[in-house]
Amino acid sequence: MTTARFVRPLLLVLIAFFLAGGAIGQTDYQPSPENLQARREFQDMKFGMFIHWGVYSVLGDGEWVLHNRKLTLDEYNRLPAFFDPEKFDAKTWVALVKAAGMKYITITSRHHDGFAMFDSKVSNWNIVHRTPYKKDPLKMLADECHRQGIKLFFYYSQLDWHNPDYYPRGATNWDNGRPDHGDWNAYLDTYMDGQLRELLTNYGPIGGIWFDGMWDKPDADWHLAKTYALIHQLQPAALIIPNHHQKPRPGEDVQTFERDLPGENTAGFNTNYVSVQLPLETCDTLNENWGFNIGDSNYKSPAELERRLVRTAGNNANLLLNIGPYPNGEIDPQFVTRLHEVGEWLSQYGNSIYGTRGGPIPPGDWGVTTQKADKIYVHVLNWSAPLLALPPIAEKVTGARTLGDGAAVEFTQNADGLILKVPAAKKEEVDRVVVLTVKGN
Ligand code: H79
Repeated sequence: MTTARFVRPLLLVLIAFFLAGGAIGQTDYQPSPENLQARREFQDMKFGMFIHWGVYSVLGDGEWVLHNRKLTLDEYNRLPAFFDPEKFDAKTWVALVKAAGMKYITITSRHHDGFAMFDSKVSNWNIVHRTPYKKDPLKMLADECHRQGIKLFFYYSQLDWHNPDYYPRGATNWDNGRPDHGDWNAYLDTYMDGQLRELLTNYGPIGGIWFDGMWDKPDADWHLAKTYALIHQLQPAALIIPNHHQKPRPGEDVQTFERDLPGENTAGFNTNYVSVQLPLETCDTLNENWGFNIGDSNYKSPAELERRLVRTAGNNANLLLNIGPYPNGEIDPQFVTRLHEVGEWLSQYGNSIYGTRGGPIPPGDWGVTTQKADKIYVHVLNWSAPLLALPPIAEKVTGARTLGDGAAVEFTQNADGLILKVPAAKKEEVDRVVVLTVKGN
């Protein structure tokens, strides 16, 4: 009896210590072997589909419509009743991903409107409870991805324009009818972590969580260590990909950039810091919007998309290319034809992209390099002269051939660098690739 009275509190203290340690442990986060393996596989995939789809799609005015039109919540709450994606077919979506040569999907499980596009028990502000559709498309998509060997990541907005507990509110605050009080800790620990637990429990193995919106309250305590520890505890291989536009923090697995190559801050809100340790990713839109926008016909051409992918790979990063499906679940045919073209191009040039890392020669206006095993792929994107002079590389080049027809390419290598006699560009050729075979010195 005496012993039990002594042991029980001690046990509780030990458990508390262990739990706290688990959370604090993310500050000196040691990724698990499964996580490190998942990072390598992530880098090998190179090309993914970003999907922005939610009740906002109904209005055809992008995913920020609630904020941009300064709607009240009473007004926005009418919207789920019109979301009934009777044409949604997970098989068709995943088939398009595959035809485009993409290897993974990152889809909005909830955007800044806080609306869960999945079956959530944490709040009834979700697709199953509020829409006539009443089904969970993320479950169907997850099952189809598992069947077809596509990795599925969930975008999750930490910023929430709907939940009153997202308080104090942040930079994007407007008066939408929420009370001027709320329980920030409950928002993070009960609501957000509760939903993340659902996403990491009910959908089989997932690729990871893609966070967005922390920039709304950059100085707040987001309980990141706790949330990150929860994710890694539930699925050690799941990658944490935060789009907070800052230097990566402990517990994060991938550094992602928005509408910019790593380190190039043309968007104005990205960081110039580029991790040398973490896998890199950059996301961009196929037209100009993330969520469906009916007035946006500014589609990038297949050639532009292919060049973008090549430049991204040459910068050692993945490209996550976005489409915003229609509210009925169909994908704009303009997206579909372009993605098919990119997929066809990749079936010829994919060897120089998939499984590669950024090559030994710094990217330049002329082009980029990628590398894999004993091959260096010289991607000549913008060069019209017959000779291309490149800086020196450590390895000895033993052969050079064009990718595709395998024709020999003349080259000279000496201490000053490497000169390639690049074949003339064929008509409409997007990327002239010279494959160098190298031998380490
Ligand atoms: O989901 C897509 C967009 O809805 C979301 N991220 C992509 C992937 C996104 N939201 N905002 N942005 C992208 C642009 C960022 C704008 C910002 Fe700012 C400028 C963030 C910080 C400075 C405006 C001013 C918002 C906060 C302060």
